[in-house]
Amino acid sequence: MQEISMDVESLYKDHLSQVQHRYEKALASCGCSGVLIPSGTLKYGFLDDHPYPFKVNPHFKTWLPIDDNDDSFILMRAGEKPLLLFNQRQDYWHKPASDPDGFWVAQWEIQAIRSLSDASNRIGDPGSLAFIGEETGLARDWGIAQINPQNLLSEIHYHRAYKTDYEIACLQIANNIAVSGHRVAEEAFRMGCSEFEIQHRYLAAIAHREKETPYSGIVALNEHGAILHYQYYEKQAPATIYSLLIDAGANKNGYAADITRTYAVGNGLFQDLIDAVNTQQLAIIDEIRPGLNYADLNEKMHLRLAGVLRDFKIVNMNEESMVESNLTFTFFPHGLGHLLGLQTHDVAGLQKSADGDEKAAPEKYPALRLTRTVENRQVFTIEPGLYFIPMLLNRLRQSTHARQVNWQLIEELIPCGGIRIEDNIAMLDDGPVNLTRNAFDAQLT
Ligand SMILES: [Mn+2]
Repeated sequence: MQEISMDVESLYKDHLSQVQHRYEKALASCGCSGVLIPSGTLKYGFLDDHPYPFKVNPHFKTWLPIDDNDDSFILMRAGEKPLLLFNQRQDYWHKPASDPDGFWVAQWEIQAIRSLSDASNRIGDPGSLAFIGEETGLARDWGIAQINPQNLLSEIHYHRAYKTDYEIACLQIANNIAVSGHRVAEEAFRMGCSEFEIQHRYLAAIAHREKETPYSGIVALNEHGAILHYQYYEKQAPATIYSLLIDAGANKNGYAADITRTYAVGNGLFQDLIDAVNTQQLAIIDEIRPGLNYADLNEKMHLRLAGVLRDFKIVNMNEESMVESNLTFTFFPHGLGHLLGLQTHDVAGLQKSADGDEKAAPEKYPALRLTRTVENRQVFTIEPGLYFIPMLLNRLRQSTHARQVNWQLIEELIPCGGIRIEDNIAMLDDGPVNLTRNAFDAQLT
């Protein structure tokens, strides 16, 4: 296991100064000398007085590890210590937020606010500020000069791909937490639990409420594994259980782990196929170096999966023609991965430069979320899959390639759904560090 410092407390100060420097530089692009970033406002259901679960503005949690306090604001003026306007609304229906505490507070000027007008009174000259947030009406009312200026956003988003040591530590810890859940989920699967029960054991193991997870976990038994973003949790286990695909993460200081594992009941064809995808996944990770384009890695993964389809005699065609004719798309219709960080699918995966130009996904692989060149300090996922998706298989059956496909074998595999193996990779010192395998390896000992 490659050593990554996990001392978030001592790494935070340097993180904050890098973030501040990044924003100060970017603010020049819109002629502002400061930025106001709201944490976000609670949203309510239609004709209802209950809010949806609060989801913090990702720009807010770039600066500090608070993701559960609405109507707070960060005010950063170039060259000054950043100011946190911290919402401690007086309210006897809810518990007001406790005083900020923890390793990060020493780096901040902190003022409690009781209301939005409290906040507006403390922002100083709005004419020199940029605003990054969803509450654009509020920003207009307060007379803020620039609201979500595109130049500023493009530059900040682009640089967010390069993680500080603090961020890499948070991502490693998020992986460690998620892996403790994945172990419990595998046990629950082996005991014959339902999707619902596996999900709840997973959440208990990682000590997250559902809304604290970075994304809704996918717990897919049997053929549900073939639904890429399967969104239900069946409360009844199926009569016969063949497989589990679990795509579930965890959150550390606002940073996401995004991990998928696939398991089979007993040994046999499907387990062999899982092992083969696992081997190819590790092999492509080994190939990753700075300077490679991620879209090329995606193409190479198709070639590797074509090899698996041929070795298992699922498709009788050579690898190159299988990729050429886009036949592999039937079995692997999503991209190889995406940037990871403050958001599960982190921003700017298609951005070519800080000025916002984009490199689109290849026409053949429209779902690819990452087309950037691999560089040090990026963190991204590598998540090849091999699925038996009836809708796409039906199309293949009607195509000219249908005769090259072993339909009997496919019928046998459809009840197992599909395979996805997803790890989180940090590029460090010109080599890939597998945060997810680090976590699995550490917990074996
Ligand atoms: Mn993912």
